[in-house]
Amino acid sequence: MTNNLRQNLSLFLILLGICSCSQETNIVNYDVIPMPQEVKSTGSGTYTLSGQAITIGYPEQAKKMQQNAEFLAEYLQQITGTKASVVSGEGNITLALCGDIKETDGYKLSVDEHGVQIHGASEAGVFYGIQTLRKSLEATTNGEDIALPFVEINDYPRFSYRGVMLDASRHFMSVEEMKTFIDILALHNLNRLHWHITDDQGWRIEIKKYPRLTEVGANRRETVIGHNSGEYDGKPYGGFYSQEQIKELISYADAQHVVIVPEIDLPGHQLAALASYPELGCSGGPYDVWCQWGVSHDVICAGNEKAMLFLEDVLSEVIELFPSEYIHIGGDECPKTEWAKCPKCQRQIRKLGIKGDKTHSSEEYLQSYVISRMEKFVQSKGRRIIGWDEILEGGLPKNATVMSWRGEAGGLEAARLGHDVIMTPNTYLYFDYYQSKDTDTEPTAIGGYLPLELVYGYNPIPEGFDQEAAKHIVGVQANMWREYMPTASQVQYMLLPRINALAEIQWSNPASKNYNKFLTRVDRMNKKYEALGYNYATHIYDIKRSFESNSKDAVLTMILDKLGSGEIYYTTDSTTPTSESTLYTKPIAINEDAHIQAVVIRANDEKSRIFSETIFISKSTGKPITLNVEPSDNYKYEGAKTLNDGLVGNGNYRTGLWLGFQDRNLEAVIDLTEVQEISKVSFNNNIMKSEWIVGAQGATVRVSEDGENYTTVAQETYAETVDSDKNGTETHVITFEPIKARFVEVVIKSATLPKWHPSAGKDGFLFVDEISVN
Ligand code: TNX
Repeated sequence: MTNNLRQNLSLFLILLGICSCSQETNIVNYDVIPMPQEVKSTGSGTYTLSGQAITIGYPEQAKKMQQNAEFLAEYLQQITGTKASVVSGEGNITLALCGDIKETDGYKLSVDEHGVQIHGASEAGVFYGIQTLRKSLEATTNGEDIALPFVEINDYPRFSYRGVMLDASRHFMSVEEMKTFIDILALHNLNRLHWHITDDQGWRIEIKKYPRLTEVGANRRETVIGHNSGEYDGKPYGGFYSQEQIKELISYADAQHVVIVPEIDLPGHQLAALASYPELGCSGGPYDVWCQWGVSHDVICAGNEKAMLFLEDVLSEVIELFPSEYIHIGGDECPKTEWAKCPKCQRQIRKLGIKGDKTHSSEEYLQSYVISRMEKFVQSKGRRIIGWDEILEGGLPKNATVMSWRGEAGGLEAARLGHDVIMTPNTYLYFDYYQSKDTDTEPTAIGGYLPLELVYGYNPIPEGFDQEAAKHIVGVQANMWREYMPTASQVQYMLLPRINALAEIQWSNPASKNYNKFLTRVDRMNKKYEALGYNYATHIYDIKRSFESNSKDAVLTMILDKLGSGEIYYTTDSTTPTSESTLYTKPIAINEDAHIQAVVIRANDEKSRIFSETIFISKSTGKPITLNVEPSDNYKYEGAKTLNDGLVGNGNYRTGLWLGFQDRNLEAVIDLTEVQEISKVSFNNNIMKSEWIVGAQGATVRVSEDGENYTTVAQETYAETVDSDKNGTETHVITFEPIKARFVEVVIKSATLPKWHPSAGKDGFLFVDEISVN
C-alpha cells in the first residue's frame, strides 16, 4: 500500500470512528514500538475510557503495583490532560500479577466490554503492558473519550538485558537530565542503564575513601575543540554525582524497572584517578585529567599492590551503592607501553611466573591477572563482572559476562566458549556515529555512519548460529560515548529515533521485521517525543534515494521516495528546489554529470532537509563489475557496484560509498559491455592515518577485448603516506595510449603501515571509491 493510500484509509477510519459514537474519540493504534509478539483483535467492539473519570486498579497492599498504577495515571494525564485516580482493587484499567504468564517479564493486555486488564508475569511485565497502552494512545485535548478496540496482546521480550550505555565522564548530565534519560529508556521497554562513570577525562562518582577522586579527578582544565584539533576551549569542565544523588537515581530508575549497571573502567582509562593519586601510576606522575579524546598510555600500575587495593576499595563502595547483579569493570583499550618499561610491573610478571607466548605478550597476561583478580573480588561480594571484549584475551573464568564492542565476531566467539554475552557491536550500535551521510549539516560526531535502517537490520543471533551458544547471548545494548555529545539534548538527538530500532532488536520477533512498517511506527513515536519535549532527529522525513537496476534508457535511473504525505520537487541546475521546481512524478534518467537537489514539501509548507547528490558519469558508470577478492569484513557494504555507481565518497570512509581492503589488494574487472577506445582510469583513496587507513602502494591496469587475453597498459607506484599527509580523499589518475577494450582490470595495491606509524609494519587498510574509465 502506498503511503498516500494508507493515509487516506486511516483518515477514513478516523472519520468512521467519529461517526459511530456520539462523543469525540481519539486515535488508538496498538501498532507500537517495540512491536508486541502477538496482537489479536477480539471482536469489533470498543471499550470507552472517559478522560474525566478513569480509574486504575491495583492489588491491595502491593506497593510496586501501586507505583505502576501511578505511572499510568501520570501518562494518562500527559495524554488526556486529566489525572486518572488510582484505587486498590478494580478500575476501568486493572493491573494484576498472573502466574499463568510464563515468559519472563511477559504481560497480557486485554480490552473487552468490562474494561482494560493488564496482567503481568512480574511487576516489570505489568509496567511493559502499561507502556504498550500508553504508546497505543495519541494525545487528546482535555476531556475527550478514548475508544479502545477490543484486543488481546500477548507479549514478552526476546532478550532479558536490554540496555543503553551512557558515558558520564567525557561529558556530564545533571540529576534531572539523568531522570529524563531514564524515562526515555522506560518508554522503549529497556531495563538496563549501563553507566560509564569514570574515564580519563573525568571521575564522576563520589568515593568516600578517596576524596581527591572528585576534588581533583572530576575536573579538567579545558576541553579540546573538535577531533583533537590541538586547540582547546579554555573553559574548566567538571561535575560528579554524590552517593546520595546516586541513590536517588537508582531508586528513580528502579521504579521504572531499570537497573543501573555501574562501570569503573580499569586498568586503562584511569587518568582522572592517576591525576588524583599519582602514586597509582607506573611513573608516579604528575598526571592531568585529560583534556583531549583517545586512548591514554598512562594506566594503573599493575605491579603496585596499593593500586590493586585502590581498585578493590573503589569497587567495594560501588557494590555497596548499586544493587545491580552486574558490576562492569571495563578492561578495554589498556596500552601496555608503560607496563613494559615499569620495574614494578616487570617484577610482578616474574613473581607471578607469567610468560609471554605466540598469542599474548607477558604484559597482556598481566592485564589478565588484574581482571581475574577483580573478578574474584566482585564474585566474593556476591556479584558478577561484565567487561569489554578485551577481557577475553589471556583467559577468563566462565562466569564473566562479555560485552562485545569490536564488531560481532568476538561476541559470538565468546558465546561459543560459554560466556554470557551482551552484544553491542560498533558496526551497528554505536550511537555516537553519524546517522546521516550528509555530515556537513549534522552536529559534529565521532565519525562512522549508522543510519536508522542499518541499526534496524541488525540481528544479534545470526541465522544458523549454534543454538546452545545462542542461549548465552543474553542481551543487546547501544552505546552513547559522549566525546561529541556535550549536552543532554544532543544525547537525545543521537538516541532518538535510533533507540526504536534498538528496542525492536531487543524485544521483538525478528521474523516479523519490515522496515517500511517500522517507519510508520517511528513516525508515531516522534509525535510522542514532540509531546514530551524530547529532541529527536528527523531524517526519516528526508528523501530516500535508490537507483533502478538494469535501466535500459539511461546510464543511471534515480528513484526518489519519502515517508508519508507531501510532494517531491527537484532541480538539476544547482538551484535550491522549491514548490516551483520540477514535480517528481517518475524516476530521473541520468546520462551525463548531474547535480540533483530535491525537497519534500508537506502540509503547511513544511519542508524536508534538502537532498543533494552529484553524479559523475564515465564510460564505466553502472557497468557490470566484479571483484576477484572480497573486501574486508565490515567494509563490504553493497560490494563491487559501489565502485562505479556514479557517487563519489566524501571524507567519511564509513558512509558505504567506500570499500575497505586489509591484507589484500583490490582486484576489479569492469565490463564496458562493448569494445570502445579508452585512455584513462581514475580512482580515489581515503586516508585516515589514526585508523590504519593509508594510501595505495601502486596500481596496475590491464585491458582486454575478449575477457581472456589481457594487455597491461599501465603500472604505477605511489609514494608512501607520510605522517604530515592530510587525512581525506586522494585522487589517482592513470593515463595511457588510447586503446580499444571492453574489459578493464584494475588492481590497486594495499600498503603496510609506514615506519612513522604507531602500528608500523602491520597491514594497513586501503579504502577505494569510484573507479572511472574514460
Ligand atoms: C572506544 S568502546 C571506547 C571508548 C570511546 C569509543 C568511541 C570502548 C570499550 N572504548 O573509550 O569513547 O570508542 O566510539
